[in-house]
Amino acid sequence: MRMSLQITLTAAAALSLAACGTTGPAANKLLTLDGNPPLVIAHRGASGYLPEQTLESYARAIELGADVIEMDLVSTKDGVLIARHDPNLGISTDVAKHPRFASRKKTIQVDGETQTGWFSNDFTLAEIKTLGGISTDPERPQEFNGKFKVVTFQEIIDFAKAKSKETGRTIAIYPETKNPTYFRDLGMPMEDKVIAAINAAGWNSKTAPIYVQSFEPGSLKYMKSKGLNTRLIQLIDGDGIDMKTGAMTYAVPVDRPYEWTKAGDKRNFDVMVTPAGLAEIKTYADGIGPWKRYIVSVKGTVGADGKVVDVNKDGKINDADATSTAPTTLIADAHKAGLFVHPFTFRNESRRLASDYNKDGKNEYAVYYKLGVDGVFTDFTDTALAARAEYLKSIGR
Ligand SMILES: [Ca+2]
Ligand SMILES: [Ca+2]
Repeated sequence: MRMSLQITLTAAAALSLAACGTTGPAANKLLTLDGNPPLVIAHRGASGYLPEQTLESYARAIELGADVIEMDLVSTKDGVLIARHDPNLGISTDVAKHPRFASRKKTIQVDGETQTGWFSNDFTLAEIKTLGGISTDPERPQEFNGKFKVVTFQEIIDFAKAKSKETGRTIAIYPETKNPTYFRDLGMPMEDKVIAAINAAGWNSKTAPIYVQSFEPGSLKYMKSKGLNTRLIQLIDGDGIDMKTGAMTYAVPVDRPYEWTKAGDKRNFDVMVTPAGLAEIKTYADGIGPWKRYIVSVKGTVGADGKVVDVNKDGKINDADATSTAPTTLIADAHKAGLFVHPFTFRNESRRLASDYNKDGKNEYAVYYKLGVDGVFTDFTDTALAARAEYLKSIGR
């Protein structure tokens, strides 16, 4: 293949060159902001294996050894915070199979995107408790679909505390206010309820086992102004990668925080990763949760016809046809600003791994761990932990 002729410095190559330098860090020194090993954050639980954001998914993640369990919060009609990635219940539950809810199907705008489905704000908690979670990825196990219930934020807090006691480990939680402007516009803002639940849990401090995240700065700033003292994380999204250049692309609804769109602010998320953007984030947050492509991107090979080459000849163009590009300075820049860095989302599927990782997700984590990330959001806790163990061993820790 032409790959050997490519002169693009891959992330792995750049690191090994850096390691040869005489001015490099001490061999066993971690480059994380606090000098501790990076956190393994179970994104939506063990979502690579079980229907996401169910107690069963969180239990599996904890069993696999996760440091932190992650959840998205949306509101029910009766104002209860539940763990779902989207207000649209059609995406992650079996609501479509419940004839009694058929009439609630509708088409609406969510953050500027037209969606058809069943929306959490039209259902009471009691109704939602009759639904079952389903896998959101057709390539992942489907045999558990409909078997596990949707859980509330409070049930997750109680579960994390019980599991911490049972295992003797501290299981932290990582809730996200999801579509906060959407819910505020419906007259059901969620922030005060998040704060109340955290206060009731006795977790309203920087050292408590909790991290609160959002893509919308306004949501974080509001909670901070109302006395939320936990660690706060500004999430930074992007839509995709232009495989010809490795540049990030932006499209609705992940081009910018929706509150910006609503206010006519045309900037994209990328302004947040500049030194000025990071300094602004530091005024209200403790860390950033960027899409991992802000740290290491991918790039395809352009053929003589001007198109991206289907390198593995499977008829699809995806990350498996790409190679990693040289890392950006985002981690160092964020650390300099005093912000920790938790990139998302790490996954095992080979179509989601650049070709230089040789179909082994561990190789991708290794690159980010060596660069000094403070944590990783992963759908596969076990792979992230195996890679972390190998990394720590390799630096003599
Ligand atoms: Ca999330
Ligand atoms: Ca391909």
